[in-house]
Amino acid sequence: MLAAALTIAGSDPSGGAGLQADLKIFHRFGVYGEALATLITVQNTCGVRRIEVLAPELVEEQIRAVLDDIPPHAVKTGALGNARVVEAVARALEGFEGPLVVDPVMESTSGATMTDEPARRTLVEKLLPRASLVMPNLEEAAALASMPVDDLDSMARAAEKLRAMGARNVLVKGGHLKGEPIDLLLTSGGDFRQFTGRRSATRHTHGTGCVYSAAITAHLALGWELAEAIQRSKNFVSEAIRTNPGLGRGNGPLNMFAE
Ligand code: PXL
Repeated sequence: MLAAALTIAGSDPSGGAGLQADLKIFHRFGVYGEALATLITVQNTCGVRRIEVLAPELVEEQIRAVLDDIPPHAVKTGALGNARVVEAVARALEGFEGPLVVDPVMESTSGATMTDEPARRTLVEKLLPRASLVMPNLEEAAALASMPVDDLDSMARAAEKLRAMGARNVLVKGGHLKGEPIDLLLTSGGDFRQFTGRRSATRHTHGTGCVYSAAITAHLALGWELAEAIQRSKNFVSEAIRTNPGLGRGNGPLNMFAE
């Protein structure tokens, strides 16, 4: 049977991040992609110019329409905008029992706010307890766990805090670490696991977080076990950055066709 995955995320019309990136990655891994917008951005590779968050009930109705008809095997959330949208998403996902990957997107690479402060608190309260995996970068882990996160030790402590807040598995992404980019997974069983990648010297990293979480979601939809899904997705993202097509005048997208 064809596996399906759903992304609940912002729209990036330049196609490198947000729901457009998610759909490409689902497709790349042979998964039927479903996507609905929480917010619309006006942006290109040079930056975000404007963000319009959609009405919460519009987001909720979209989720219900999709779940009711082509139920996805896995769901991911990306940029959610404000607290009322987070609440709407949590409510609409109440009956969904498959894997839920929460990418707690807070800012775009260019620094535009995708999830405001009240939305973060609502995310912790309403969405983390339903998350199979939450995957913050260092800045997001610091904001969610209310502590500085800048090395492996603090990554581990932040992961423990986020798990205590209800997330089943926590992956703290170390892409912004000084030195090697190591991601740290804290599993539902309480074990730590490291995932090491290669860093490429390039400015073309637009949408890296979206691509990573979409790849993990696709693998979970296909039935891969979590650690294996993460390792395969990490390898894919490293290769997608290394072989980026060099598009745009700013921070361009990754290679969505990477092997
Ligand atoms: O990568 C974070 C992100 C998430 N969602 C949307 C984005 C971005 C970054 O630009 O545009 C819609």
